Amino acid sequence: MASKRGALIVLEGVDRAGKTTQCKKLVEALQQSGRPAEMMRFPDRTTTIGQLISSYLEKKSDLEDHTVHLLFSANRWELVPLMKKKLEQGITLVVDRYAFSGAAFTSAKPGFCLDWCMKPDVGLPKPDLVMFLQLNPAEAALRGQFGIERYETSAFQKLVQQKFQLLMKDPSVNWKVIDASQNIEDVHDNIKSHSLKAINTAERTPLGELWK
Ligand code: ADP
Ligand code: 2DT
Repeated sequence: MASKRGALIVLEGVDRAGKTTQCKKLVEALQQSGRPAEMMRFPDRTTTIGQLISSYLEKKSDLEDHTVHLLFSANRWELVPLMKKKLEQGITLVVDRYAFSGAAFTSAKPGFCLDWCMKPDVGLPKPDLVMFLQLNPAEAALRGQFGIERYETSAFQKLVQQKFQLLMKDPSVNWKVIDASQNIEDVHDNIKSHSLKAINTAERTPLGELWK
């Protein structure tokens, strides 16, 4: 009998919602309960494409808006063979940001429509679960000031949040909205219970293709 595949689990949300904190905690909890799990993040700044993106985000270089959008997408596609291999090996992948951030951030820029922004990511491995960590801007502000990277302003983040709301209307994606204003442990418990269900379902269903 073929071994059971791992689940592809994505965390999305506004800046400081707790994505990175929760991805790490989820991976630890899964591993401790004997389920193989690994964390990934996008952009993955370690690849050649990722380094171009990182330099752009750090404002050390400028890139034309369509170009950087396609680089973010290419950065996901270049990791697809590795992702598929790990999922087939039964490893659950917990991913900090994915194509949804790609579409939400670029479509928040003037002159971009959501539809165009989604296109380059059509056909990526489809997450079995996407959890959106919901936090209002006032509460996010209590968690610290914005950094100095590109996109880190409250006006832009507000537009991004609106684009996420549009993306969440898509019933072809298994979205769950998580109240990220709770304490770290309560958010974790919520995320863990959704994840365990997704892992069980993924064992019985083939990996899908995103937005297809
Ligand atoms: P993100 O990856 O979404 O930007 P982080 O996980 O880096 O968010 O968290 C941003 C900051 O908020 C960190 O200092 C983290 O310790 C803190 N934080 C995360 N989750 C919570 C929470 N539920 N309550 C209070 N502070 C939190
Ligand atoms: P962090 O590394 O702090 O998460 O910031 N972004 C991300 C895009 O514009 N497009 C994408 O496809 C992705 C994955 C969100 C990364 C920044 O890059 C933005 C914040």
